[in-house]
Amino acid sequence: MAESIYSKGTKVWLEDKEHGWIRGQVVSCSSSSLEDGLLDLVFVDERGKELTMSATLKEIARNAARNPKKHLPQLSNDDIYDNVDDLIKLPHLNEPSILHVIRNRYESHKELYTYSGIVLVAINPFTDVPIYGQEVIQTYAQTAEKKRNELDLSPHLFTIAEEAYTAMQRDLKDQTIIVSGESGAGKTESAKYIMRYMASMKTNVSDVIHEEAGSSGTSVEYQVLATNPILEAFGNAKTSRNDNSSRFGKYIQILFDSDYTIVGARIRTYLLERSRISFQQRSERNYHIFYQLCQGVATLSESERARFGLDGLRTDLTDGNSFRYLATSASSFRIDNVDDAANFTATRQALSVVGIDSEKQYSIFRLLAAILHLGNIDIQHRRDVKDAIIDSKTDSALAKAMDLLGINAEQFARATTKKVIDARGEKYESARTVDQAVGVRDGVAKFIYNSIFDWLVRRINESLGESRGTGITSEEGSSEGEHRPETKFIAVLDIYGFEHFQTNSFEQFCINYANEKLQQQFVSHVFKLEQAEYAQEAIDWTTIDFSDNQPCIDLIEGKLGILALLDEESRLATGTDDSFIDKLNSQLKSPSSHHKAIFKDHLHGNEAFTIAHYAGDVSYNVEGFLEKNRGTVPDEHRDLLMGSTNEFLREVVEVGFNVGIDNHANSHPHTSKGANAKPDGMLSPRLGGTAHSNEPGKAVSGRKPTQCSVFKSSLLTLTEALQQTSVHYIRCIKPNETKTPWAFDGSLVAAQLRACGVLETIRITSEGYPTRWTYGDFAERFVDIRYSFLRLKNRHRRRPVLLLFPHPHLLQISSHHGT
Ligand code: AOV
Ligand code: MG
Repeated sequence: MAESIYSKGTKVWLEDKEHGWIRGQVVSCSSSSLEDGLLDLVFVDERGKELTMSATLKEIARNAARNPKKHLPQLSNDDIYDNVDDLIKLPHLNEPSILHVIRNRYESHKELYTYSGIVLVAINPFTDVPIYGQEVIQTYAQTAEKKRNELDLSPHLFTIAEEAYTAMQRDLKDQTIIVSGESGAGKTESAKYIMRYMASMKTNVSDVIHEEAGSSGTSVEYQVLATNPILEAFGNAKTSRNDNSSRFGKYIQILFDSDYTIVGARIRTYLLERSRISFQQRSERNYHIFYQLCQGVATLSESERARFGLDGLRTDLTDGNSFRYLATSASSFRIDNVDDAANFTATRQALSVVGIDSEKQYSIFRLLAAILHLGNIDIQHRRDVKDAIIDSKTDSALAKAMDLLGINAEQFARATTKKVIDARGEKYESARTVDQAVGVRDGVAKFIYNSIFDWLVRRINESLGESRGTGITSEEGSSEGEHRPETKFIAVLDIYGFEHFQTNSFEQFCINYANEKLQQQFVSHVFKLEQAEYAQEAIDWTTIDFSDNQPCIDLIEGKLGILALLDEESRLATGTDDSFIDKLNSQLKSPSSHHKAIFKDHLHGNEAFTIAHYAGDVSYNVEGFLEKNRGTVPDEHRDLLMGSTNEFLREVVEVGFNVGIDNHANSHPHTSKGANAKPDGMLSPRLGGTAHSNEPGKAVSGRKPTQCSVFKSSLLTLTEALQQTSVHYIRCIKPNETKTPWAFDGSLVAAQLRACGVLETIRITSEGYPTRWTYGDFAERFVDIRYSFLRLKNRHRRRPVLLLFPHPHLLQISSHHGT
């Protein structure tokens, strides 16, 4: 007979409209006279409000087992647990209890971090907190071998960083710290603090960076840190959710030599948002670098401005009116507390630190200026007809842009307004409409910008990684072998967070797809592997339910999923956004489709589709999907760019034309295992690739890779790379929508904790075995009888595993299943 979890005095959580949850207790609990096993319960909350309920013992038991038919008050922990640093320590693990601890630590103790088993939960303070300085770094550094709780240090990003550093040395294995969370939750800031920690463990970097910047003998630590302001200037922008929103994904590997000293870094980036170059929503901005450039040169003389390609303008550079590409966001030309001119100086210093000299920098800035001038080219329609014209004789923006790009203005104008049609070998020209011509002009601007970004990443990799002779060799699966690699890495993954705007487009679709992939990685790491291992080791274990997002991944990247349909339509000359959504609806919404639960019909006409993501439903407007996915420039423009007299532009666009193709070819599973491949899924361009010709921009197959196919394969490569490393998780949480310091919106936080599976993670880790060793590794570490254990290991086909209970006195050696 089940017993009630409630008795007089039991502490519980009671729901309250205003406060979310309030502590209360049971004041009476009596058997109903009418029905056997039915209890009448009276609760009262801390404010004196009473609640009466009746429930059967069975209902109470189901509620306690988190499988409720009827929602009854959940048990509250005693207040001595209100400030625990690891949620695992809570006797009652339920949503209100967890939320209470996190809220209490944040609001009352100004503690941002709380462990949740293997995950570090981080709440954004939205204000500066003095917990990242050099002294703090020193306190957390060198805690190797001492357990975090023995040292009584508060949970911190630095603990995770130190754990990764220790594990790299102890296990001789590469490490990844995955930072996740929704937009504005604090991923990028956290990633930077972790990098700073790595760079300053042995030397004090932060205090002298400004003096050192620009000097030729800059240490590698400075160089690694300098990548942050560069990539943020070129890849971050103000959005409605975050003033410094990352518009690309970043996987940075910090490379260590055999002394575990930093020797370099390698960066891989994912799909930069291109559409922002020519258009921004209200209250959003273009990429920071444009404002830095304009503000930075505003006070210079005409001749000095000429070096940046920004001379001869009659307008004021300090507002948004000089350039069309910046004018859409004129109302938010400035961001509070951001000094673009000062940041321009910082960006230039950082560029110098990574070895891009001032001459090269001027070349880069002139291309950025050319992009701004491109946007100002006037495209009108011919009298009476819709055909587009550009007046190549009088358009000063065209002249300026083409002068900077080293391209003939007349040829560019012609190629932009006319399309060359090749009909069975016979070529003729047909006019573009104004909209089409504007699309081409903007497409060229986006392409050049994206190429500059890719060029920068490649350039940084050259100076921080490859040229240092870091001698990365493949080591996976040979941890016992003789060939221990000289270099190991700790990587930090910081991608764009889950996004849900008023209007969502191709970019949000890609961003949220990436987040689904990461969520899947997390789910499979924590849950699937854990449970599979218990099953394999024949350990008595009740399977815990968890939300698996595989169906959503299948919907997106499956054989007949959204990406496949998008690519199919994008490759058809006749494909349009309308035909794409028709296809989606007919293929995915049909009654027989197994996707229908996650692919949802849209109420407002035939222009959007809705996906039920792990973090919530998002509707995507299909307008522009096909064009954004094609993401190319017309052949004539490719020829003009490649034939430019501007040598630097040619170098840059060659990278741009090849990147997609490299990624595409390289991320093919079999090529990434080839002899030329690096073990980490980050291949040098043109190594191991098979699908590109010598001519940039043209794949051998004749197909230009689409944006989403490149993205899909780079995510696949990333997933493979992550699997070769030991992973550590940081879950950033956004505590309120208004970026207010120390404000905590309980339901907003609860939704994020729920979506990312924190609740389930704690339960599984606390009920399970948090530590596992092979007998061999265990012996190597604790006993000097290594060789007999190694022999033991060899006798078994599978490695026997030793599992350790959380409580040392319960140490248990599992019997090896089937031997
Ligand atoms: P995100 O990377 O998660 O969003 P950020 O790291 O850019 O978010 O954080 C957003 C803002 O929150 C920062 O600009 C800071 O003002 C503030 N912030 C975050 N973490 C801290 C911290 N530890 N201390 C003080 N302030 C902080 V996105 O890139 O949009 O998904 O794509
Ligand atoms: Mg970010």
